[in-house]
Amino acid sequence: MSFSKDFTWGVAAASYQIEGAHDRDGKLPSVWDAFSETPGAVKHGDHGRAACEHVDRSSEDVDLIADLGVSAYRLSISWPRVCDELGKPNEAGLAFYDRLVDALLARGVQPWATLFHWDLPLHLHHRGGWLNRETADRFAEYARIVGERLGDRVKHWFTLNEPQVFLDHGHSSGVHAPGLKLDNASLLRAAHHALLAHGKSAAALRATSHGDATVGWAPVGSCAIPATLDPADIDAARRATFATGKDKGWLFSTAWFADPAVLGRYPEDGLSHFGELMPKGFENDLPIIQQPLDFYGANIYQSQYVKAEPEGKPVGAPLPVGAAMTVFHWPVTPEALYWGPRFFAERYGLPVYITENGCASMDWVHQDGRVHDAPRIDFLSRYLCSVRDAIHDGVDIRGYFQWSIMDNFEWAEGYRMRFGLVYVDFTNQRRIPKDSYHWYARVVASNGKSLPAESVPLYETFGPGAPNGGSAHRVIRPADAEASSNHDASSD
Ligand code: GCO
Repeated sequence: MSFSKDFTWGVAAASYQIEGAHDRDGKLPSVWDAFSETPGAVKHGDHGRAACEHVDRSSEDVDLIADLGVSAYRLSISWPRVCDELGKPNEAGLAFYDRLVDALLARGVQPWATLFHWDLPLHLHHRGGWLNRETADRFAEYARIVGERLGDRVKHWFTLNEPQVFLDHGHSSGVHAPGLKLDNASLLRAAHHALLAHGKSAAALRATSHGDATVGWAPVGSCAIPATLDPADIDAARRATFATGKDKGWLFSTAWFADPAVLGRYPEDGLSHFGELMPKGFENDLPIIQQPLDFYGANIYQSQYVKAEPEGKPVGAPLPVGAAMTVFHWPVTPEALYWGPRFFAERYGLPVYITENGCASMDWVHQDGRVHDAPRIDFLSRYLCSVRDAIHDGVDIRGYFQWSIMDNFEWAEGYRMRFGLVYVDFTNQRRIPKDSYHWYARVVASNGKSLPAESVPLYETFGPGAPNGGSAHRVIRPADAEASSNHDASSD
């Protein structure tokens, strides 16, 4: 079994990272407009005022997307572009998305729209932002407006993008907007309100979209990779994937967000650390947070290798010396796209979409006028082989969105981290499709058949796919991988 005929091949981008036109036609400032104007907040003082000028160049960009041959484009809607301070519709902002959606559909590309990719209206931040429960209600009103306006044509929705990151980076370490460093009680409140916003907006989208809307979300796909194919290591990786720790970084927990949203309960281990700090009466919100979802989205770029200590406890397996890294210093861990979707599908019982995957590489225009980004091609090829292997082994993965169609504003890193299939010259906004663009077009056109028949493991003696570290991961079947199937969140 490989990619099915109706596998969704897509690319992704997000409003603040590409749109520009930051104060045009009634667009209000977001927390990212304010943060990126703060001296020292973003590398080189970069900001998203112009970004990729996508608002002005959307027809050229739609052509680039459509010419790739993909059937889906994951875009995000800018909340402060489409709603005024009273939460009423801003006609000019909505008209931009009307045009964009129509242009995509005219070229045979389905829009997959995300409601929140981090650009919270600044005026709501001044009223408490995610710490204020009312933000969830405002978010539901915004979802209703967008669903009513676009729901006749947009059939695929994501509520939140990566709550883990905007809460951790934006509210704990302070390296992202709005730059807060809150204590755990406040973080738990903000996270709970974000989950409430997810639930309320999912319900609003279903109520307003016409007919057959599919609704999901795009959390960080935090997961662990078993260091070997020993069943004890596989079980340790599963437990690590769904653990909620109590040390810094706990907000990257998968289960803390996904268990309430999909299973209707917070995980026991997290509650044992934080139960007393939770907002009063949080249990009463769980039926609102748990909405029926059509799929489980996961943004996956990298992961950790984990093995079992003698008594089964998961422990990190250090990367080999000189391990492969992207320019962001993120390790290249293709097996994450095998094990992450497999663990998520097991626990949450939903079809999985890879809603983001890609890499920053050292791209510039070569003397022949082209951008030769061989590392990106190898990266994507390896990760896509893992998707194929997971599907082969019975994991229900329905689609893949490469991040990103074009180079863009990479948050606190500014424009120096290039993730695009299309190079953007930010001095003149010229777009140049990179080698990886043409490579991905071939993958899409062949429905994955142009990928290598076997992915050669990165290391000879490290990782579950290493020739000397065990057999290739795809020979393991869910049925025979291990006797025990630990679906609960117990871990430490
Ligand atoms: C995120 C966002 C994207 C990033 C991408 C690369 O995951 O941080 O969803 O906006 O640009 O992931 O870091």
